[in-house]
Amino acid sequence: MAKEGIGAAVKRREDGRFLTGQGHYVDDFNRPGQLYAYIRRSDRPHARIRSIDTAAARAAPGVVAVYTGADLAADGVGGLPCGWQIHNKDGTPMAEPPHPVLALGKVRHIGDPIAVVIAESKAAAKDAAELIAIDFEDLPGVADVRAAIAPGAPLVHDDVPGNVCYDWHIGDKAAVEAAFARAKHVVKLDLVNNRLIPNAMEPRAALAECDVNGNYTLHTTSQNPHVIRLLMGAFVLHIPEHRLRVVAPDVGGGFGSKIYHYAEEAIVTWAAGKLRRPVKWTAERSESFISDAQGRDHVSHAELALDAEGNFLALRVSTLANLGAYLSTFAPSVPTYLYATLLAGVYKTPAIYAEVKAVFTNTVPVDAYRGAGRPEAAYLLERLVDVAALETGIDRITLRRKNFIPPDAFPYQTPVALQYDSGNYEMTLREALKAADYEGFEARRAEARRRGKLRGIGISTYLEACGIAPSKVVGQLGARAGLYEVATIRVHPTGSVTVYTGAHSHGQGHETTFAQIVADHLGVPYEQVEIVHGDTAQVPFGMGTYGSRSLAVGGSAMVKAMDKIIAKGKKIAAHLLEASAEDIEFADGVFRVAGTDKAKTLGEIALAAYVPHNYPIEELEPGLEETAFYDPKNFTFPGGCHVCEVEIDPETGVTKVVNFVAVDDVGRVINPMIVEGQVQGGVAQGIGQALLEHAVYDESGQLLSGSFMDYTMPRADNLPRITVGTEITLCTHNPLGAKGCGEVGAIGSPPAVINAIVDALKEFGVKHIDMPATPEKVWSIIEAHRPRMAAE
Ligand code: MCN
Repeated sequence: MAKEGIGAAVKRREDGRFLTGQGHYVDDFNRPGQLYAYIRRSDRPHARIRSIDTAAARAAPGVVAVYTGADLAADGVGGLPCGWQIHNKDGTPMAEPPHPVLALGKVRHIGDPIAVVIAESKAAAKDAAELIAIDFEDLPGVADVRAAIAPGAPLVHDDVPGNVCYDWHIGDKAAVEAAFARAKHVVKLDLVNNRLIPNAMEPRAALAECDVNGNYTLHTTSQNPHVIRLLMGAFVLHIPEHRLRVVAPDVGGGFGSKIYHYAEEAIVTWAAGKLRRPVKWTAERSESFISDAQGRDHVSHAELALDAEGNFLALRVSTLANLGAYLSTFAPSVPTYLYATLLAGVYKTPAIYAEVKAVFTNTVPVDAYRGAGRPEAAYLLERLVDVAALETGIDRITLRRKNFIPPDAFPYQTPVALQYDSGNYEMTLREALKAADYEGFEARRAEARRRGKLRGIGISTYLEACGIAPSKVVGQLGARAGLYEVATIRVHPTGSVTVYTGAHSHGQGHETTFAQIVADHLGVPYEQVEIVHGDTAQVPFGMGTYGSRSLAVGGSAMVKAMDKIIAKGKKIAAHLLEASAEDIEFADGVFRVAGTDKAKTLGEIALAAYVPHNYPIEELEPGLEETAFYDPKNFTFPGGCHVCEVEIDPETGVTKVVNFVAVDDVGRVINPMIVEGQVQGGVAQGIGQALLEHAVYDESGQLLSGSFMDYTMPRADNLPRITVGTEITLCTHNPLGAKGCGEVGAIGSPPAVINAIVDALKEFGVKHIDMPATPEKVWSIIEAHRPRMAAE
């Protein structure tokens, strides 16, 4: 292994600038003559807008312009597009109501943007926004999915009956029914996957400018600048690609929430064109709570059929997914192809049927948030398996082992569309149990009991699918985009390398790990490799970063481009060394005539390519730069086992996570330190979801947890030491053998935490507790049973 190549725990090179305050985030960019946008948003969940009077705001000091939805519509600005179309059970397309950039006629959720004030300072814009007089006619609202589909519920969109966006299903219903009919045990569970509010460290921001020739530049906090250019340029503002540059510079976290094309990007870009002055918008934190797409929010009923020995016969799931008030960019894919297709998990359940109703409500739109659909699937399945263990009396580890897809069954076709290429679930389970000292747990439980504490242990053996692909298949499933990735490798005349990647790093350390891959593959020193991302003017194209795709898809595109470099280099070397190209071998940065000491370094080849004095100019163009588009053959399928140990104080209901072990199979590991950090971050988010975080709306859609005062983010003292281990089965279809790691922590951990809490409370006959397991909820359960506890 090279010192800084694949497998080395290299420290993140980007941290130097981040830790010394030298990062360049969107809000750090300022342009001469820059104006500031402030958005007047709805403070009510559902209302008709009778009139908007902007006169006083226009006259306020420092105000340059005030625009409403009518101004944008009059100028031909389109609505925000949705990038994925789902079809109903009957084959008809989903309901796709318009999503105006600024509200037209109605507001449908707290935070719905209504008007924008553009002024010389942010304070002036904000003050003036308060002067906009809006005459609202309040309408009844609905926030809960169950209430939204009830007869007579208020309609979020007048032309979407019953608020149902789509009613979709997957699997073999008849086979499932037949299996249930012959089952020995049927286990049932109702569960809620709580809505989360993403809170990246950096709130969203956008800065747009338009030059005298009508060329636009938008700096935006995005995970996928090329996609924003495509969506905004083509569908919203009708600016051709060559006149629109989108830059996503340093971005302080996204966790999914910065994938989407948001109204504010279009507003500032359009306004910059109108006013011919740069316009900047930066979200305030409380604004992020009501304008960033939120996550999860499922209500599900699940049933598992088992035979007398505990073999899973069939799984039946019915889910209501809350989409919020409008379709966010990729929202329709989350409760369908990123969720129901994952319901086989790591188990060889022969028959599965899932139906999903996606529902509009008067809440902030919901879209992918770290894990996106897969945490919901893993949570449902891993809770259900624990309940099955409880109800059949079969030990939960034994039950899992009995039903695992065995290591020799790959490639494994699930009954819900996916074909897993590799995995070894027994291996990750075994290593996790060992690292968590599962054997010694009962002694620790007894010891805790002596201290008056309730201790529990929970496991989850989860599966994840990432690097969603190939384009042809996702197109058939409704994606309105391809899901390949692009890389350009430029070898400079002296042999140093610049990589232009379509992936976008906003905390994942690509500048480090991608340089490691190049150092390894081309045999150049790590320091001589530079990674460029996040700028449509520099990177040819790209689909961006989400769904833990950047290494498996983006890294593979880099390998493909490097292979082209090597192929060309061999031809140049053959010419220089007077040999046949077939006889040239490449290893460790050196082209060599096989079996001889005749050799040229990559640097020498590069120099010859740029200074082609002695060069096969008739057959080869000069220069050493290659671009590759890599469209994967399949998803990658990481999986693993998370073990959580908790201790509950029965006096307060406070749950303390005292130990957490994650053993994940993410295929070949490029940088173990970065993988460890990625898993730890994901587990922190999963523990947050399981114990603390919850977006609470009142029944009409008023957000009650609209700030950090009421929305509890996990803090360091809520988290234990998180031990991370990796076991490897290689991905069989990408050249790196790598699977994604960016979301596994958030997928595997919530069920492990809740399973541990239920285990701690098992003496009370508790079967399930919904997330977040707040002290109040846990205390109430204990309190209800306190007389029994006292009597014992
Ligand atoms: N890696 C590795 N070996 C592997 C797998 C990955 O060394 N076998 C490295 C990669 O090279 C990369 C990092 O781990 O540096 C994550 O890679 P990958 O799993 O491909 O995920 P992405 O880079 O595509 O990142 C997306 C993923 C997602 S979907 C969310 S959400 C998320 C996450 O990453 N958001 C994050 N991690 C985050 N981390 C930070 N700090 N901030 C976010 O917003």
